Amino acid sequence: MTQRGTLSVAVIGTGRMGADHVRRINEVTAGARVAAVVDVDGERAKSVAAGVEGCTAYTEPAAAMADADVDAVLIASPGPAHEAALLAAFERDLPVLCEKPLTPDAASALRILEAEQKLGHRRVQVGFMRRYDAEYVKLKALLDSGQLGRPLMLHNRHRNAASPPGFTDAMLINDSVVHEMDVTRWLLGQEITAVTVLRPTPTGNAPEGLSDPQFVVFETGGGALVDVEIYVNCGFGYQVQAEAVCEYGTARIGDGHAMVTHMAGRWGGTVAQDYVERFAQAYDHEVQAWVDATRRGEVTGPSVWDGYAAAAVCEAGVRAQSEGRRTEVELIDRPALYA
Ligand code: NAD
Ligand code: ISE
Repeated sequence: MTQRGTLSVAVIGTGRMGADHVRRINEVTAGARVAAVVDVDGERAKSVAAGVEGCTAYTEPAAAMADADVDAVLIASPGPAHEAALLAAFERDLPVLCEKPLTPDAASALRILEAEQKLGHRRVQVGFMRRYDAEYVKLKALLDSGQLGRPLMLHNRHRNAASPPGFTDAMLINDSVVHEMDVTRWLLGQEITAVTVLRPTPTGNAPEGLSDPQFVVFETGGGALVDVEIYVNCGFGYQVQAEAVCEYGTARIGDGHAMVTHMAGRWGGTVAQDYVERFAQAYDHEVQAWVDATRRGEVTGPSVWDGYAAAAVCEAGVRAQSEGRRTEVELIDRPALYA
């Protein structure tokens, strides 16, 4: 494939993540520019577009995709809006980077899986950015090398300083634990077959109606056990840690010991405060990998199959959570396009 010229991207959704991706493409990513931004909040779209040379503001994703100046789409609207934007992009056969989750449930993810197969080629990279984080990449390489033997267990901690307004128990699974679902499948190369959710007495710091923290257990097709502590009102910062326990040793990431200071009889470091800070490098690499692959005429990274598989695990997770019992994951056979 010959290298295309500069990729002109339409960014759909200009909230927290969308605005950060606009900044990234504008200032960090090589080989791409932001040609259009879309937000149902027209004023918001206009104010983001105003900061980017040659960028047009829209309120309708389909209108931006019809712009002759647009040749790729980055979807950063809320999950329930992803299906319509993906289908509009498929109509024009445009390459897409779609923020996680692919869609909010397994049935809609399956519709996207079927629609992409009808196109006959992959068009979508799903925004599971942990696959581009330097520490996760190292852990994956070590596990793949076989030096530690077979992975037996994976312990995960996923902590946020505070949950955003309106965060629900189901969002704890669909918005937060979905990341551990993806890294588990990717690190171990196995599907998740069942989910159990346990709950301690909640923290008094969680908003009314949110049961926080929760303890989620995955079983995998290869017989590994994976646990996830999800705690979205821990108060002190943003922490994502993982420890693989294998036959010949263990490997742990996410301790964040970039710099340790000793002062006044104490030692310590700082804790990141949110995902934008903790995963800055991962988002940069994710978007650069998408732009590079798109300019080569290729699609790489997490696929619609990965988005669908995570949605199916989410569905089992939310059922396990609400019914208080171990729930098996229902997954279709993997289509040939994603072999
Ligand atoms: P947000 O609420 O801050 O922003 C969403 C924006 O989309 C808002 O400006 C809203 O007006 C706009 N919008 C709503 N419906 C729209 C539509 N149909 N078309 C166009 N714009 C629309 O949300 P956010 O936190 O930026 O999350 C956006 C996406 O990014 C979600 O899919 C979320 O799960 C994902 N996300 C990913 C990470 C990560 O670590 N990878 C972190 C946070 C959020
Ligand atoms: C958010 O949507 C994300 O994707 C973050 O990575 C995650 O840590 C957070 O819990 C979610 O709400």
